Amino acid sequence: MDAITRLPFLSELEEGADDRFHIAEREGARRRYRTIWISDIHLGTRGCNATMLIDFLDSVDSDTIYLVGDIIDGWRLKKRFYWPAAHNDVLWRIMKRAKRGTRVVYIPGNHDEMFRQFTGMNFGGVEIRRKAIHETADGRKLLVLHGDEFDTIMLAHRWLAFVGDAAYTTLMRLNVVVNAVRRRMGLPYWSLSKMAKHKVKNAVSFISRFEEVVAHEAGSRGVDGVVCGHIHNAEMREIEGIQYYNDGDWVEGCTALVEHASGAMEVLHWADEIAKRGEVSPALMAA
Ligand SMILES: [Mn+2]
Repeated sequence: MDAITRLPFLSELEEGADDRFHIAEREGARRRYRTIWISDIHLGTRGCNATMLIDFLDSVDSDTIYLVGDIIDGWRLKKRFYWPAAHNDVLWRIMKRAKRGTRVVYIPGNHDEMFRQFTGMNFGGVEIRRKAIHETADGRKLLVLHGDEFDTIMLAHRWLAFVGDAAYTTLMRLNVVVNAVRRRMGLPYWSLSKMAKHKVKNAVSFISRFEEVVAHEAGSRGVDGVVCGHIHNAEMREIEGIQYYNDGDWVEGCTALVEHASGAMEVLHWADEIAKRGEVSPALMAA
C-alpha cells in the first residue's frame, strides 16, 4: 500500500477516534452554560472518578471553564506513578475544548502547585492563573481561587485536617470498592465519604469554619462572592452578605458549579444526573 492510498484510511481512523470521544454529542445536544467550574479531580490517583467526569464533559458545553485546582495530583504521582487511559482522556477533552474556542482558565491548587510556576502563561489555549475575577451575566464579581490559601488561617484546625486526610484516603479507597460492587449490582453511584462527612461533627464544623473564613476574606477584597474548591464539599450559600460557592470534587462528590446564561448559579450533582437517565450507561458499567 503506497502512502497516498493509506491517507484516507488514516484520516478515517482519526475521525473514528474522535467519534469515540463524543458519543454524547451525537445522542443529544450538549447542555450549554455560560460558565463551568470544576476542581479537585486528582488525576493520577485511584480515587479520581474520571469516567464520571468524561460523561460530564461530553454532556455539557460552556463559554468559559475554570479548572479550580488539584486537577492533577502531583503529590501522589511522585510517590507512585498511576496514569490510566481515562485520565489522559480527561486532559485530551479539556485541551480540545480550548482549541475549539472555549476559554479555559487553570488555577493550580496545592496538589498541582508545580504548575503555579507557569502563572501568567498560556499552554494550548489554557490560561494559567493564581486566581481570577469572574464577572457573572448579572454583573456580580466573583473571586475564583483554589482555597488552600486559607490553610494558614485555618491553622488551629490543621491537626484535624491531617487526621482527616489519613481517614479520608482510607475512605476514598473504600468508596472505589463499594461503588465497584454497586455497579456490578446495577445500583447507581453512591458517595460513602460524603455520608461520613455529614455524620462526623468535627468535619462539619471544619467545613463551615473554612467557608466562613473564605467568605470573610473575599468580603475584605471587595467582591460580591467567591468560588473555590479544596475541601471537596460542594456548596452554595450566603455568608455575611458574600456569596460562597464551592464546586466540590470528582473523587467522590462528582459535582460541578455552573452559571446559566442569566447569571443564575447551580451545583450539578453528576451521579444524580446519570441516575435520572434511568439506566447505567455501558461506559460506566465497564469502568
Ligand atoms: Mn486542594
